[in-house]
Amino acid sequence: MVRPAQIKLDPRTHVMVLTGAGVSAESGIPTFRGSAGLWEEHRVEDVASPAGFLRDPALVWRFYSERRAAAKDVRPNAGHAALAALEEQLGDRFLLATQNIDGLHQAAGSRRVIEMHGSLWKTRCSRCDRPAFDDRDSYTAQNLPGCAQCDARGDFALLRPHIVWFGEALASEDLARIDAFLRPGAGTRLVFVSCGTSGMVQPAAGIARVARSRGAETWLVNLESPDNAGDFEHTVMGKSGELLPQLFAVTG
Ligand code: BV8
Repeated sequence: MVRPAQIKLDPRTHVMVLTGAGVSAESGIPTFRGSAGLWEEHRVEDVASPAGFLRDPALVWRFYSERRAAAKDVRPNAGHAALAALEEQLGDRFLLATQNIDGLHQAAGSRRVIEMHGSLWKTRCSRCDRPAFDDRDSYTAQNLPGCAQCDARGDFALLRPHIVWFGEALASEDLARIDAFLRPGAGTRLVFVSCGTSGMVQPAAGIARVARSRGAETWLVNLESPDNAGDFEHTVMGKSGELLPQLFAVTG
């Protein structure tokens, strides 16, 4: 078997990895495009949106409750473990930005993780500014969760998943952290790897181009060719669980 290309990492190399639903596929979590971006005949963009929540909060809570139930016993795979091990070796020369909300990177030991699209395991008030809190519960139309803090003030407000929906802005501090990492000091070699994502959702899909414009070496690790394939100099096709464990060669 021909050994696929390897990314040589020397002490002046900084690595940023962007992941998408494909890295959780081998753990048993379905990807979005695999179902052509549909759930129960609904377009995900319609359910995962503020308008969708306003229109039918019970449907949206059913969508996320089902994903919580399906994901709660799922374990990280070798791809998640490989990225956690790489962080162990590189320390602050490593940053992981994930579009996934499943928490599997953290379960595998990753700590330098930016959850760009929020977390399936957190809930917040749709109105007041109480901080998001850990929540693994499922909700039905008969027991939609309300905010006790708003209730105490005589307002009623529904709780919502702490997730960035389509049409909602990503957290500015997350985007700033990603931008800062992609501005390494002189003499630094920057490597950007995109793994398990169809490159369809902005602004995540645009990071490869930003990295390249700043001189980064860009690598694509994916099962199929993504929408932004042209942004990458190097391409390794295949499953992340098989490729990531052998992709990096740390030298010195
Ligand atoms: C924003 C949380 C602006 C939800 C997600 C019209 C109206 C409104 C907005 C827009 C619009 N047109 C465009 C936009 C922008 C929009 C966008 O990009 N839309 C797309 C559909 C065109 N973006 C936004 O709305 C973003 N916000 O623009 O805000 C703004 C600014 C200021 C003020 C206000 C607003 C917000 C985007 C975030 C949306 N939330 N997630 C949830 O998860 O329920 S996105 C969601 O879909 C996921 O998080 C993920 O990011 C995305 C799915 O993408 P992937 O992860 O790539 O998964 P996918 O299934 O597509 O692909 C899997 C890949 O893996 C495949 O390539 C496959 O080949 C590969 N694979 C499979 N198995 C494996 C594998 N690879 C390796 N190994 C394997 N084993």
